[in-house]
Amino acid sequence: MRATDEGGADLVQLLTPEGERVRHPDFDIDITPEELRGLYRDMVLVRRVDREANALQRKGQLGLWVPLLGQEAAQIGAGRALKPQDQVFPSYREHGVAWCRDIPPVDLLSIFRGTDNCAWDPIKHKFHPYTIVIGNQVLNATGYAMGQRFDGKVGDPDGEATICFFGDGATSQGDVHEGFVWAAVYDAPVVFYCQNNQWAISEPTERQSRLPLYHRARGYGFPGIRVDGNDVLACLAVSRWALEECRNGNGPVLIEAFTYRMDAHTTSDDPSRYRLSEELEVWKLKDPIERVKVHLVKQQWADQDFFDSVEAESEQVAIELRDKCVNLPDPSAESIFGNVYAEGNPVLEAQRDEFLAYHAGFAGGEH
Ligand SMILES: Cc1ncc(C[n+]2csc(CCOP(=O)(O)OP(=O)(O)O)c2C)c(N)n1
Ligand SMILES: [Mg+2]
Repeated sequence: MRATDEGGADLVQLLTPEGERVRHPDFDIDITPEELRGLYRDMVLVRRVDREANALQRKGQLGLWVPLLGQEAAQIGAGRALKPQDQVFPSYREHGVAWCRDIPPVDLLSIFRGTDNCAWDPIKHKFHPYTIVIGNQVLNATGYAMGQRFDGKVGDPDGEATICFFGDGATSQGDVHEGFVWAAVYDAPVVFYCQNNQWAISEPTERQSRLPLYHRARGYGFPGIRVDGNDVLACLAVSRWALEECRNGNGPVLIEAFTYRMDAHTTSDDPSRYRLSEELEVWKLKDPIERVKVHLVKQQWADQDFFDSVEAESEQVAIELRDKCVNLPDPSAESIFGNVYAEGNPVLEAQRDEFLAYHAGFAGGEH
C-alpha cells in the first residue's frame, strides 16, 4: 500500500464529491439544514479571506501568504467540532480554524505584513500563535494536554481537550514522534490532526512514509483514523468523536485528513515545477465547497437567495479585510522585545536600549 493511497474502505466519508450523503457505521452524524448552511457559509467566507490575502500579497501589501485553498473542509470541520474550553495549537496555515476561534482575519494578515508576531490573545481565544518551525507545536500541545490531565480537567463530557494541527511533512520531524510518545504514555487528551495535502513543499508523502500516515498511530498505541479531508461533515464527525474521546480521558487520537491544496505551498513557491497539472484537475472535482452546495440544492435546504447572500457577505468581508490590512499601524521599534520573558530581563533590556538608541540616530527618530 502506498502512503498516498486514498484509504479505500478506511476513508471516512459522509458526503461524496457528487454531493450524495452516505452513511458510516461508526462516525455518522445528524445535521440540520441550518447547521449545513452554516458550514457552507464558513467555508465560503474563509476561502474569500484566503483569496483576498493571496491577492494582497501579489499587490505587495503582504510579504508572504500561506494559501489554504482546498483545505476549507478539513479546517472548518475540525474547528466547528471544538468546544469553548478546548485548546488549539496551529501550524501556519490554520486560517479556517482561526475563523472558528473568532480571530479577526486581519490578525492573521498582520503576521505576514510584518506588523505583529501574534495579534490575537492566545489565552483568550485558546488558539496559540502560528508556528513556522515544522512540528514544534506538537510538543507544545502534548505538554499542554499533559497539564490538562494532571490538573484533572479530563474525565467527563464537560472536560477539556487539545487539538494540534500539522502537515504530512511534519510527521517526518522528530518533534512529532516525541510528542506522540509522550502523549501516549501519559494518556494526554490531545487530538493530533494531520492535514495530508500529499506534499511537503516539493516532497510527496510516498517519499516520507511507506504506510498511510494514519497507520502510524498504531505503533504508538492510539487510534488513527483517515477521513476525507474535503468532506466537512466527515471532518466534523470524526473530530467531534476524537475530542470526546480525549475529554473522557481516552486520548490521544490521530486524525489524518486526506486532502489537497489547490494552490502553492506559499506565495514564494511554484508548484508547477514539481506537481502535475492533471493532479490539480482531479482534485478540483473534489472541491469541498461545491459538494456541500450540490447537497444543499438537492435537498432543497437552500435557495438562490441564500447563495447570493453568502456571496454578498463574502464580498463585504474582503472589502473590510483590504481596508484593515493596508491601514495596519507600523509597530514601534521596541515592540520586537515585548512578550519574550514574563518578567524583566537585564540582557534583553540592554539590547533594547541599544537598538532604540540606534534607531533614534536616524532622521525622524525612532521610526
Ligand atoms: C524545522 C523546519 N524545517 C524546515 C522548515 C521549512 N519548511 C517550511 S514548510 C515545510 C514543509 C511542510 O510540509 P507539511 O508539514 O506537509 O505542511 P504543509 O505546508 O504541506 O501544510 C518545510 C520543510 C521549517 N519551517 N521548519
Ligand atoms: Mg503537506
